[in-house]
Amino acid sequence: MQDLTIAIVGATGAVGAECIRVIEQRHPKLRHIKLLASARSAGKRITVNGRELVVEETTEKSFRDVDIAFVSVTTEFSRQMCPIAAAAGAVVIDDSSVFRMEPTVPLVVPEVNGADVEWHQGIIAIPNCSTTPVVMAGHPLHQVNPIRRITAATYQSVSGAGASAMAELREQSRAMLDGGQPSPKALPNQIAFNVIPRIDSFLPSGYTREEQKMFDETRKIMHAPGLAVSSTCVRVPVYISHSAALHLEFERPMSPEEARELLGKMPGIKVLDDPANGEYPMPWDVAGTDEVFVGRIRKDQSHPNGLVIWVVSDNLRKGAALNSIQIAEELVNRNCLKPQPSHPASDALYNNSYQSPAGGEQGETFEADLAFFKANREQFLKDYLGKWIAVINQTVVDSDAEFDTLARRVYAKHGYKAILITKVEAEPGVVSVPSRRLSGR
Ligand code: 2RA
Repeated sequence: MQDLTIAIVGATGAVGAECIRVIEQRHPKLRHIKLLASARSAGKRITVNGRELVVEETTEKSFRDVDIAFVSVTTEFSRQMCPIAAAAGAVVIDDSSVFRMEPTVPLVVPEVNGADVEWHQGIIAIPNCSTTPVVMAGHPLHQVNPIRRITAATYQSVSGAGASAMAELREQSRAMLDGGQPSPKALPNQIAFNVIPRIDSFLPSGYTREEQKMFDETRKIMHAPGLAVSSTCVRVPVYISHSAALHLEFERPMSPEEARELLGKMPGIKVLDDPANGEYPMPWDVAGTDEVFVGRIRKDQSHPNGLVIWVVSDNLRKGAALNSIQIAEELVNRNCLKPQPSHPASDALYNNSYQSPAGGEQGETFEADLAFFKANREQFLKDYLGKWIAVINQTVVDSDAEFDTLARRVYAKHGYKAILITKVEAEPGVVSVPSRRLSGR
């Protein structure tokens, strides 16, 4: 890692500043560092690893000779600049929501799905900071007892909305204690002495975009396309660290003791669960730490297969900067810094021109997938009656976005020739459809 040239784009923002701190802690010998920001911040001086660096304005030419670019800027700027940086040869690790659900973009939390970095095409996304603790805590449990449903209520700090929202909490609190009236600017409503049940804009479904992200991203990272996720995301007057109460419903019952043991073994998780002695994670204590803290682990008295847990993590560190740098480490360790050449099939899939060498017949996994489908037919009838599903690598894919994501990845990596696609009907009817079915379902 220390021989690489890295760029931190958005170096003067809240996440950029945390990126610098994480690099100083984990890679103190890294020398070739470019600090990039908007024209407004250009010229500022920041010391990194003992050397004073001048912040430069980000331009299309900024990425020549950059190996890895950590990007945490506005959505619009990410949309514009990430493809330019990737085309210049950098691997981009982006913090925005722009690319997260793109089929060619891995969405990665290294402890959960680190291997997904292997199929990057130049851009890798990190999840939203409220999703990361959910998948970190969900993953080790899901491995031994599949989670069917997650219901989350989040308590998100103002730093998730950037440095201006942090300043707003401070100024509003001061103004109100002095008898003044707060005037919201960075956040949609008063945040001092208040909570706001809204993060990001509302969708026609009634959920906010933040809540929708948790749904989509959790499924993609955990490779669990059928997982049910519902959340209410709330902004609270806390500076740093997002918390969440998670209600998890499993395939079978799981005891709190088993969950505690599994979580205790998960890298990046710290169990702090001794309520009798006042021990449970709180955002103030967690701020500045790397782990996702889990506590209040108990049986859900409203469901025989349910558990309730409380998770807290520093949204600027594991929620953003640390996760990005861990992805870079994963790329180096797996020796896949260079974009992986796409499999000829994967491009053809997208323009409907792929012809399987085997005539669109059975692929390597087809038989296994068919057996899996038959063995689980009862469950499929319950979950998907009347719907089209695909079974790829014994994973069920039931939406176009996920279908394309998974299919494209499996094809690109293994060159599989056919996928089991079927409409789940009361009467069995299974068809193997060659890749032309990929689009336009
Ligand atoms: C927030 N999760 O807390 C968002 C930031 N990505 O506003």
